[in-house]
Amino acid sequence: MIENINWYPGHMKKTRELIQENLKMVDLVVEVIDARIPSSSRNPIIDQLVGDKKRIIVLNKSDLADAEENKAWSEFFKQEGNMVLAMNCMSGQGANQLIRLLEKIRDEKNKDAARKKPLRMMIVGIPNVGKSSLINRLTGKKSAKTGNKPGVTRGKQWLNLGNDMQLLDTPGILWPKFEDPNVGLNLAFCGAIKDEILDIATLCLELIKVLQVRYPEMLMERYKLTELGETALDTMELIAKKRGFILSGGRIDYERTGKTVIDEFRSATIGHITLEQVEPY
Ligand SMILES: Nc1nc2c(ncn2[C@@H]2O[C@H](COP(=O)(O)OP(=O)(O)OP(=O)(O)O)[C@@H](O)[C@H]2O)c(=O)[nH]1
Ligand SMILES: [Mg+2]
Repeated sequence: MIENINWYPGHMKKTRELIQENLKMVDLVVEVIDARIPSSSRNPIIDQLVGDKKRIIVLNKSDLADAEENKAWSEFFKQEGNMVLAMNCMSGQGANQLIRLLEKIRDEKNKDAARKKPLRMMIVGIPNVGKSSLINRLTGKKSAKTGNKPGVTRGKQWLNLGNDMQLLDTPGILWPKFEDPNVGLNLAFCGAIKDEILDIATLCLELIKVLQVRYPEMLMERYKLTELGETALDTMELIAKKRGFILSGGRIDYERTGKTVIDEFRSATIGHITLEQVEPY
């Protein structure tokens, strides 16, 4: 077990203050979450800060997640009273729907106004979830810097959407302590936590534990296993052997196996996977 994953560098504390300061200036908050971990990727600090402010939840990276679960989670968040959209910021799927929704909110805001005011919104979420990619989709150009690692955006950035809409990109933030260790693991699996502070072999072992229960067939198919091991470690060793990740003297290369499985999970090469299910009511 990986104990106490923690990553709360100073810039996240600053971002928290930035969100707080700018909240009164915006009409709307767009909370971007990761469709593979819809519960773990909801930051309780953001939830607390945003409070009753109008909010749209974007279930991003929906292309990497289980399509059935995307539907179930969208429904769940709707029932909680949120506006929800499943998106893929790589292909742009869902972007037009989001723009239409934003235009509707903008027009409602200006319904009785003598002078039209722009709709101002803030994009918030955990690191690496696709906030800047979403902004680039909305602006239709590369306005914000993106990258395949957490902590790419630093400082705030106001952008003009042109059609009387303005948005603020913010750096991804986490929170100081994950009460539930599974939340820390889920965030680490999905790349929201800096890989440099993680032990990739142990992380892989934890991921296999989850996949063995949630998606056993996918795991077997991807790694051409006729059966899973008795333990996650056994399965990891079977994968290593299948792939030939063996060091001199016949020792298993856990590091390389770990990196491979984690990478293949993150790119959905193993399959479309959602790690968390909606809790039954
Ligand atoms: N498959 C897939 N990848 C995505 C999607 N959206 C973003 N990405 C990728 O996810 C990575 C992170 O995207 P960013 O837009 O930089 O994420 P961010 O939330 O701004 O990250 P920080 O600024 O570090 O907090 C990049 O490699 C993107 O290409 C999506 O919908 N699907
Ligand atoms: Mg960013």
